[in-house]
Amino acid sequence: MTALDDRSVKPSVTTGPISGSRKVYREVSPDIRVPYRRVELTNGEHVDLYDTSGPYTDENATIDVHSGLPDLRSGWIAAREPINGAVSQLAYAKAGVITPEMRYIATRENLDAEFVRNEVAIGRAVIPLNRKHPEAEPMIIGKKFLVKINANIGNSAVSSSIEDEVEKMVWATRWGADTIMDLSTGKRIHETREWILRNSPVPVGTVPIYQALEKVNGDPAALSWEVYRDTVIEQCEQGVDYMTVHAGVLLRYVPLTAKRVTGIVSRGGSIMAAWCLAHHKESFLYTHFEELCDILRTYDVTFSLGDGLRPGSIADANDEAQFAELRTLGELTHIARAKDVQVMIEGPGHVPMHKIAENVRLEEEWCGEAPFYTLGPLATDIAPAYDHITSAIGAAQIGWLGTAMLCYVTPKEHLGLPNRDDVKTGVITYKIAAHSADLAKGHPGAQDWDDALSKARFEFRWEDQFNLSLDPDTARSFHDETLPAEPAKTAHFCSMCGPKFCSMKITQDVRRYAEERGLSTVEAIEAGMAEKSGEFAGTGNKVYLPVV
Ligand code: MP5
Repeated sequence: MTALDDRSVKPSVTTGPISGSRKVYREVSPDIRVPYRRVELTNGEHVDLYDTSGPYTDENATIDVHSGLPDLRSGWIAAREPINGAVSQLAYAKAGVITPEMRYIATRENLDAEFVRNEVAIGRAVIPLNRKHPEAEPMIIGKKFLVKINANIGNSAVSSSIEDEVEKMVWATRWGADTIMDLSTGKRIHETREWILRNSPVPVGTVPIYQALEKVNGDPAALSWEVYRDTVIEQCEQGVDYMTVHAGVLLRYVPLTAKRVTGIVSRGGSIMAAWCLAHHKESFLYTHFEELCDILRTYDVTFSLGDGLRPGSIADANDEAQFAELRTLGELTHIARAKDVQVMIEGPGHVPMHKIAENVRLEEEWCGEAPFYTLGPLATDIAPAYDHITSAIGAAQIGWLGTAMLCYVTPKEHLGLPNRDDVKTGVITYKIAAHSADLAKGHPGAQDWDDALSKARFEFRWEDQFNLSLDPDTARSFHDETLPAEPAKTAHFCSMCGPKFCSMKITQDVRRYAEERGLSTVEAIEAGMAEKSGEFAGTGNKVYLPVV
């Protein structure tokens, strides 16, 4: 019996298309069908958008959370031979093999498959897919690709249930989460993760030290390599796609945090620091790192080398502790890559805007351009309850500079466990940051979405404007708040400026004036000016005229 056979667990998940969209598939080959969110426009055109939501938004799919999602990849996995004993995407990429996963990704990203293979081969991109998570749809994380976002979910000892967490996963991917992390630290960690994995259309990440700590009743000093190793194997077997490993928190770095304003803010980092101090020994994650590589390679699990010493405040940004750890993460990156294990690097935290670029520069230099995966960063500390915004400001910038994946921050950050609404707010906010970075980086096709929306806006195709937006439901409801009637959905104004002051309507009037006279807009403006100048000359070139 698996966790999913437990009928006392009754998750209820959101299904059905996002309003105004429908799921379509582009068939690359009979067994590679890439999903899109298609928005049909009222002018007969359509726009296909990158779609992370899995079968849940497909009207024709049958969803049964007790059976889990369909197996997409087992056929591909079974059909390939190991390369020198390794089965990772990195091993295949280095050997010049283009896997079906790479083809799928190439279509999703509007790039060619050989380009995808090369980026994986040089370690500048990762494809986080455990062989035991065949339900996940292939995606890639790397600076040459669309900027991705992660949504953290998971329970704590004081809040939430399996049902809530499964729905948060479905809900987060519905709005655009490219991966999710199950950071559960409360009850039934193993079962919660099983429910999430079997039902997740996106890669799932975890922090195994959390479950290892639970196994030793919450006492960091009681942890050991053996307990940790067995936990990692358990999670690899379940299908976890990437794991945060805080192997850069070395014994000698812990004193560097003594004078910080906020000390060590990473949960995993503080657990490992406590272990190192209690035993006065080097971290077992560091001393057993090669063994860990051998385990992850068997499953093709990707390392997300954790920043256990990330700054937790503006005051602590870019300090010695943070960069000492980053250097060690670089050393570990090269060890893992040599063993054909994929690696990404986690980054801060809290960083003021003028200190962001240095983070990317040093990460790229020391970690061989391994994909950077940052938590925001928050550009200021002064706005609890708005930290989705303080962090999206930093996230947009760091994404533009080359960060490959942005870990969302919700409005509840620093205050409590996010609920379903917070998850949506966090995801939408981070899609804005990620897409803004895509535009600035000039990712092929990224601007098509903006252009389609802007055209709809200019032409007063209100329904198209709503449907093309990241969050159609909220856009429509805001418009309905003042102009709910049907005719308002084609009207040439909204309640912000009213009918006489709509700049877009006035621009259209100018263009119509020109068109009616067979002139270009410029000619019309020139003709209008000549007419006015003639009037001016006719009144004697006087600036002030007597009032009559
Ligand atoms: C964690 C996190 C948990 N919050 N975000 C990412 C991207 N990975 C991991 O981290 P920690 O360091 O144990 O607080």
